[in-house]
Amino acid sequence: MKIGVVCYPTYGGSGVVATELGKAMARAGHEIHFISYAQPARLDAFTENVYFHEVNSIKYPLFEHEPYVLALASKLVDVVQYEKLEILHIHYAIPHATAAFLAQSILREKGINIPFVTTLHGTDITIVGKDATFEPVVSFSINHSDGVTAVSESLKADTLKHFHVGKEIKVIPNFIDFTRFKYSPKDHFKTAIAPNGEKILVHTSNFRKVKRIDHVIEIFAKVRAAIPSKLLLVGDGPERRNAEMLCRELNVTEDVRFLGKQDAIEEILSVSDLFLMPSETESFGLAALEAMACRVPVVSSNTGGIPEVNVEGVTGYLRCYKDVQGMADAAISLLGNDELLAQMKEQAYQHALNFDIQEIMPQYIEFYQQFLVKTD
Ligand code: GMT
Repeated sequence: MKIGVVCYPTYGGSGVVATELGKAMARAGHEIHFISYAQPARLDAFTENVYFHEVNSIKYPLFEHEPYVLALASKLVDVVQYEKLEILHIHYAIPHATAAFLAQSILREKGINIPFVTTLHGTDITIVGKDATFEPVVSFSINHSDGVTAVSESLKADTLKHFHVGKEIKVIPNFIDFTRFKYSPKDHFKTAIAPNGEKILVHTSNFRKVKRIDHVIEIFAKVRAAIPSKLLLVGDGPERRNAEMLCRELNVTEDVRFLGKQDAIEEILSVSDLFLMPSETESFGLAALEAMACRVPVVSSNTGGIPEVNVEGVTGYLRCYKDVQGMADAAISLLGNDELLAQMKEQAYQHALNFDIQEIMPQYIEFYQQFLVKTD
């Protein structure tokens, strides 16, 4: 199948899912064309059957805001036509699904029928999309997608609650590529971070407000007061500066390492003992699943789709959003009990196996089939 994939190229979850899914489909023999304004971060090595088409916008003094939707729609028309694509997979509703609808309408006038499937990822629904600024366009774009998927039952419910959607939404969860996410602890790395055998807590995100990095640091400060430990913060984003200030305020700077954006995230996770995800909202929590795949249990909030990933008492612990003390207590009781920690590390890994890309990728391929244009 020739598939066009539209996504954000950044380290965010939707871009990661789009890229890993596309690469897996390419390995299975499909021809994948990524279309975005920059090369996706996880498209870091040559992969057979994978192509990248960059969307170039134009800068003109009249445009205070560059019309990216129009540039993307034009690019889609071009790529669909000349690469003879059979279907478009659109990741993140805003503005990608709208651009796809426009491209589809233009192509129809040229006698080309191209179906598009939209995957809803989270903030396109829970934060940005439901804002009155975008709601009518998001509802329209979802309803005019040929097929719609959501990454969790919780996100599906949120979509139906906040939008005027008459479309069937299929839930296909996020996944792990276990050929990449292999537990590979590097002793020298662990020793460099925790020279005295301290426990290692980790958090990875795009440091947006919704991730509550402040709560990550507050939880860590409480854990550190009870158990010798270190905190690794991976990623970057708007809350980075505030996070650094809070570390100073709580006097924990010498035990907190800001590692910035990292590609080999599995190496960092493999030396970690506990992942923290106290998010205000999280449609799925791919970062938590990646941790579990590297045998790291998770202490998290219980919002959105997180309970569909992190199972209370099995893969970690869930507490109410904002319950910093509760999450710290759970972390302390787990990190203070080596036998329980070892058991939960194994259980986290076993549960992550349920989200193997080899099981999830065929669900998308099967989903596409029903929308393909029949040619005799
Ligand atoms: O987490 C982010 O803020 C990035 C965002 C994205 O779309 O790039 O992630 C969302 O999509 C991921 C992949 O489907 C989900 O695993 C994340 O839970 C979701 N983030 C939120 O809902 C906050």
